[in-house]
Amino acid sequence: MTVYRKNLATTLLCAAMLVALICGAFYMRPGLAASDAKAAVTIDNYAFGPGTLTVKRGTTVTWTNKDDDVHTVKSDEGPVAFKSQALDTGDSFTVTFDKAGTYQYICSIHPHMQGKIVVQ
Ligand SMILES: [Cu+2]
Repeated sequence: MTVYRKNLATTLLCAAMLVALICGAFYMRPGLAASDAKAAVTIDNYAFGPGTLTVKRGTTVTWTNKDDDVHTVKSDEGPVAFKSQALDTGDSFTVTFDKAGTYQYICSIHPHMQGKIVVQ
């Protein structure tokens, strides 16, 4: 009985180690490892800053409205569409970009306000 229990414990330990190894291998696999980076865009004076932001796939981008007027962040062209609510002064909006590509976006209230996120 004691031997059996010892074997069971060893088996479980081995299984746990195997799972950890497999998970680790997947996590480390180049190209699949998602970035958990963060980046920021400021909305001020009727403009997005920086106008073009280049990030790695998996990056979470936060737009913060520091203007006195209400703005939105709305995708215009790109792999995935996104649209914020109306952002009042101090409000923010976040999008995590999991798909590579170029995302062009505008403020739907002031369409001359344009920005671009390049996801690599
Ligand atoms: Cu606007």
